[in-house]
Amino acid sequence: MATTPQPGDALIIVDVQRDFLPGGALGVAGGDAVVPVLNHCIAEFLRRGLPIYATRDWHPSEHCSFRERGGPWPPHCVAGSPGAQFAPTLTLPGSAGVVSKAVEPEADAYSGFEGTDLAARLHRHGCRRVVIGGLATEYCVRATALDARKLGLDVIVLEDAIRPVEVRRGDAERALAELRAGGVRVANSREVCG
Ligand code: VGL
Ligand code: ZN
Repeated sequence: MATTPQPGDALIIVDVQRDFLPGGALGVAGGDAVVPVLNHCIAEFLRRGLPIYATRDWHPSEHCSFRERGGPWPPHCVAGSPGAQFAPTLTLPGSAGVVSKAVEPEADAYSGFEGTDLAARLHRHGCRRVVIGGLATEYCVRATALDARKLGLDVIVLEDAIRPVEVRRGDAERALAELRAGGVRVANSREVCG
């Protein structure tokens, strides 16, 4: 089913940051491949005057999710560091809303809604549906999409604009099944953004 971005839609780009690209501190295989797909969607949303948000993992240097603190991850996306910058080839317009998350040392936050004002900003713009892409599928994309559903939004996740970490094989497939079961539409970007 083809759709085009329309009033009430917002684009949410999740954590497309240098540390999540191949070669980064927590590099996601093929993570760089989401950038051109998202750039096309950005252009379409921009052309239609629709809001665009970009979340970023923005940790303090001693974040509890880091291995030296007993967490599951190597240090990554330390606030203000080069690794925390958005992917250099991501064509984010100046009008895009930046949402920093997981900024507290003692709590992790995979969802772009957790501890942020993203819900309020979407509400203020009259958003009823969000189109989501970014990194990584089974962590921040999954959590952001499920939270958006909890807020009563229609949610489309762009299957060609996400990539998984896959700590265990099958994690991405399980996450997509969970999203679908939760009422999220998983669609190709060409169906949604042309
Ligand atoms: C993420 C692992 C740790 C993500 C963030 O953006 O999916 N994954 N922190
Ligand atoms: Zn993180």
